[in-house]
Amino acid sequence: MVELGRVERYLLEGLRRHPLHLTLVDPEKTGGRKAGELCRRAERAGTSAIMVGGSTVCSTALVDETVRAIKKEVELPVILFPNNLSGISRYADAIFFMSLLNSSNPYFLIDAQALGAPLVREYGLEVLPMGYLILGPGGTAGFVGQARHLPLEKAELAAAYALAAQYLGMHFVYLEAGSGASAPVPPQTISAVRRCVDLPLIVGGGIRTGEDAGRAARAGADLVVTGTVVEEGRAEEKIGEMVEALRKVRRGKGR
Ligand code: 1GP
Repeated sequence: MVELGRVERYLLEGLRRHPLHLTLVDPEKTGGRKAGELCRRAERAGTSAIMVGGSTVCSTALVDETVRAIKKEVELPVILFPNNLSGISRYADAIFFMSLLNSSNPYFLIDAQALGAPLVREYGLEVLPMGYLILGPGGTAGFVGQARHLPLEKAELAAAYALAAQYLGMHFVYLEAGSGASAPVPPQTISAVRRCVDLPLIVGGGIRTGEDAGRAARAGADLVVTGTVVEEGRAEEKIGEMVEALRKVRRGKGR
């Protein structure tokens, strides 16, 4: 038996109370020192962990610098959200070890993971196995990851993929609309997935307000990710608003 690591236990513990907010930092947009400052504000506003990654990240040196800057400023766990091998930093606490379930390219399903696995082990990163599903056009992530178009409203398809991720032994499922998406994953799709899977459900892409975050959580999202809105400034105010909305959401029976 593999024991759950520290970061996973921390997230599950937090989820017993209410859905959580995660702040995504893209090293190519707010890397280095700027990331440290931004995360300090995010921590003050009540975010629960920091994710570091971006669809086009190609410099591990930049990821390293960003993670180190964040670790200097905050106590929160830093979780890698890698686009490729370049997204693996030895300085993080954990890594979403993820497979892009609807990619048409086996590289993003299993090959990148196989190439990166020895490094993840060498660095001693905590592994958080995650099934990643890009819905709708998916923005840059959809293009780079060669995701087959899965319409946002095709709830039963999303639910089937998410259930497959659970049966394959993943610990998390992520429904992604793409960074900066004009519309987030619809609540009907989130709730269809929620009815099928017991795993912690991560939802992100296009969530900009407390209202958006609350709506996603009421539909069944456990972890709500925001990047763009935090990068645009007013991080504390925006995250505060979302955290407040999430704290009001009652957990369903048995969750
Ligand atoms: C992208 O889901 C995340 O991977 C965050 O999206 O930048 O739209 O908040 P936003």
